[in-house]
Amino acid sequence: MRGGISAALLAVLAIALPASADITQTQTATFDSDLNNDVILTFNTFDNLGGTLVLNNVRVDIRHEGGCILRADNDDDFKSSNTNGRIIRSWTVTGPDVFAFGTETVNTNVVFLDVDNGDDGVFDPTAPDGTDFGSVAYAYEAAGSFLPNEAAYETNGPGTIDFTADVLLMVNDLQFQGTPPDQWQLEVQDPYLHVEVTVVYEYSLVPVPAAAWLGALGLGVAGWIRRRVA
Ligand SMILES: [Ca+2]
Ligand SMILES: [Ca+2]
Ligand SMILES: [Ca+2]
Repeated sequence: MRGGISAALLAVLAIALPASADITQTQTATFDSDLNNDVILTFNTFDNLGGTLVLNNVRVDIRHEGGCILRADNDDDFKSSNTNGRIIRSWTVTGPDVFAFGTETVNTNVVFLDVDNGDDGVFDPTAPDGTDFGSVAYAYEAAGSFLPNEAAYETNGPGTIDFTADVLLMVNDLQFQGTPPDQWQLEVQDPYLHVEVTVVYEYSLVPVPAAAWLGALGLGVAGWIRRRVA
C-alpha cells in the first residue's frame, strides 16, 4: 500500500514539473549594396505572463551569406591579363547585450583574358578575351552565438526588442595580376548579403512551492485511500 502511494506521488510530481521549452524567432536583413541603410530587425520580448514563466536563458545565433554573378570582358587591344573575380561582404549586428561582426571574401579561380578580339565597346564575356565567372558566393555560415543578459529580453506583458544590421562593405570586382588592361568591362548581377538573426528563449513554468504541492497531494491521496478502503 505505501509503496503504491509513493509511486503515485512520483508520477504526479513528474507530470506537474514541466520540462523547459523554447521559443525561437528568426529575422533576416537583406542588402544589395553597402550604400543601403541599416536594417532594423524587431523581435518579441519574452513575456513572463506576470511572473508565471521563468526565462532560463537567451541565445542569439547570427549567420550570413552573400554572392553575385560576375562576367568580364577585356577590351584592351594590347594588354592581356590573368584575372580573378572577387566578392567581399562585411557587416555588424547590434542588439541588447549583443555585438556581432562578420566578414567574408570569395575569390574565383584565375582566368587568362586575352587582348580584345574585336568586340570593343560591346560587352561580350566570352573567350578568349572574356569570361563568365558565374555565381561567386558563400552559403550561410555562423558568425557567432551569444548568451546575453536575460533581463534585456524579458518583459511582464508583450514587448519588442530591436537589432540593427549595418552593411559595412560589399565589393564585387576583378583583381588583375600585374598591369591591368586600360579598358575592360565587368557585369555584376544580383549582388546580395543576408544577415540572419535567431533569438531563442528557453523557459519553464514557475515551480509551485513544495508546501502547496504536499497539501494538494495530501488531499488527493486521502481521497484515494478512502476509495480503496471503501
Ligand atoms: Ca573584349
Ligand atoms: Ca567589349
Ligand atoms: Ca570578345
